[in-house]
Amino acid sequence: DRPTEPIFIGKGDDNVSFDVPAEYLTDRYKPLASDIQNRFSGGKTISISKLSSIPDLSFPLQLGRDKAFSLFLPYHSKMAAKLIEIFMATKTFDELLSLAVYARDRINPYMFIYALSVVVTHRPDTRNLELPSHVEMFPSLYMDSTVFGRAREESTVVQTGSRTPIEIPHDYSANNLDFEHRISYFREDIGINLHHWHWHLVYPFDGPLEIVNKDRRGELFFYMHQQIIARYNMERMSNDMNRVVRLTNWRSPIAEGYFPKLDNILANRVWPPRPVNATLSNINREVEQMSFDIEDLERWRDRIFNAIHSGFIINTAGQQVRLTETDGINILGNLIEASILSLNQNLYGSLHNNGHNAISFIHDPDNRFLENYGVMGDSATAMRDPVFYRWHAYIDDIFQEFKATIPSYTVQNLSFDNVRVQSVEISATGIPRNELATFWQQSDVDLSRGLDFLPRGSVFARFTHLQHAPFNYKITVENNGNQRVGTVRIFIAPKFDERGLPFLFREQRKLMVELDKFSVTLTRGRNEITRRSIESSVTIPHEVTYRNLDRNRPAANTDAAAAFNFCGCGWPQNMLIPKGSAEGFQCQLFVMISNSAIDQVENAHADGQTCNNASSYCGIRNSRYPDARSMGYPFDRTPRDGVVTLQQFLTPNMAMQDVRIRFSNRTVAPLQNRVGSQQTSKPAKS
Ligand code: CUO
Repeated sequence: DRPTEPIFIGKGDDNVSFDVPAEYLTDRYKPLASDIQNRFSGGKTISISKLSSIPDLSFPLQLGRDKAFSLFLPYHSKMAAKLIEIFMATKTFDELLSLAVYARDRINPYMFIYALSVVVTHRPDTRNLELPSHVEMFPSLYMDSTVFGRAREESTVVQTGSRTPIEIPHDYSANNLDFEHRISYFREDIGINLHHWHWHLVYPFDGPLEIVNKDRRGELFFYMHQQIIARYNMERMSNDMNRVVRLTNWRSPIAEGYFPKLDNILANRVWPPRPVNATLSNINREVEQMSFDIEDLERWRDRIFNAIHSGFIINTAGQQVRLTETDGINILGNLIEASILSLNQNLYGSLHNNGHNAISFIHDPDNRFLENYGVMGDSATAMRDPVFYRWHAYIDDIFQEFKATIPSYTVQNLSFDNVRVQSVEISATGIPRNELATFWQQSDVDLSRGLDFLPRGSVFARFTHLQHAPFNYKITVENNGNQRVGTVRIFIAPKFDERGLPFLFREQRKLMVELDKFSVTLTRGRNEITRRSIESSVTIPHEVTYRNLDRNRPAANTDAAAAFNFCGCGWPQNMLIPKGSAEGFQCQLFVMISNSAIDQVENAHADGQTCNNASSYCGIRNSRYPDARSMGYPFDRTPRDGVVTLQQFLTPNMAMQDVRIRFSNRTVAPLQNRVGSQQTSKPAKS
């Protein structure tokens, strides 16, 4: 006879109600329950059983529902970690569901969604559930705030069938007076920001050990962000810009400003901008229980460099832990970030995270103006800001300093006996050989889930993003040994530096952007390998990035949609290739086949098929990282003696090819049949 009162939770087309125990209703909703029931019932009802006792939520409840929540703030991330732990401790799916329903109207909504997303992604009984796309839940984090006023108008005045998508202007955060604006299409790309949010969701730096302690997580922190910087630099050079300058001096003004034009609807504020030439100061904010000085950052930095040059760090027991060729990078990744796996936070602090914090509170370091953090304070928004790349270029440089201390790869480390890569080329229909074609494309995203108190039905925003024509690699290999398995590794980098001179290997290696990595069986003799760009181990297909992009997707395509692993982490397919230039940006394509007998990892696919679409940057869910080599191999280290150019670096199992990326300034209309369409989808791997 449990008293039941459904309350509305679904938005958009999800006409779902939860049949909730009366005790779960908050004081505000208790008197309104039947009214709400009348208005929203009629769809599917999910019955919620009442927990015999509610776990102690007092710590995560310390953050008000209308406050901004940032994972980079230790106080907030500790609360989220506690909530994750409480959710994880529920014994059954029904208990988790019940507790989540109880918590939903009490906990800070952004923290709630974050914690629940981490839990759903990691629990065996929920990990196959499809999470809604973050951009659908929180569209205001990803697009110009003016969209929402127009969306409100469209959805209240116009009937579902007659609504037209609201166009987000191609550039809205600045104009070309700001030099950095040239590359805003990359920084503000929705898919790129979604990838970054998802990566940090899969690899949280705090929380229960079973979730945080993933195989080589510190190394992947290094590698995924290193690749972001490589890609960003290649994108800059496509646009006649110099490579990003590291943020080395924390006492001088920061030349780059950023005015995000995002609403922070959760905290009922706009996101604070940062004017040009703002200067960092000591942070002392009682409300976030956080204080540290610029000097602290400098001390941590000096200790980290000291450790790198000494070859060991000191752990909390005062012992030396060697930074070895194999594990050093992983230890440093966790230490510098810093995650809870850091071997000594007392000594080495939290350099990367507090850098984010210092920058994100630059406008109000002591909270005298009661302002929230800027975009650098949230992994969903940080990549919009030019300073993100300056900061991460700095962090990457520390890792590179370490990589310079370990042995270079010898010819033997790089070779694959009897395997000779004869050629590699790129082909695409209607495009000259060894050319890549880029252009603009429009896509739609459904806002309705993320807008409160609107009539039912989808309201789409239409945004413009970079796209490239799908292409194939063709690799010709001569195998003079027995049949063997090899790992194909494909990279691309600019050919010339900012002065127009050919790159030297020692610099070019840091710009090497991974395009794909896969296994092949090499039969004896000549092998021709063809690989499609959409199969990349770096990217996820468009429809996976945007998940429920089309709420009314045709039934015929649901099978195709269901075949994808809805994991969300992965570089967006549309950003696989940098923009290039109208003249044809000159690059070098590199391919290597390494010996899988050495690359192979046992139990790399323990969990079968889930979340292995974009393993290069994201790993594989519940499995070890699938490549035994150092991440970034063969470009993660300084070259052996005598190697000055990429050509000199090559061993017979490698090849390179000059290619051009040609950009044409045209805009392609949205794909009509988006889900499962030929153009952007890739089959689930088997
Ligand atoms: Cu991903 Cu600084 O780690 O943003």
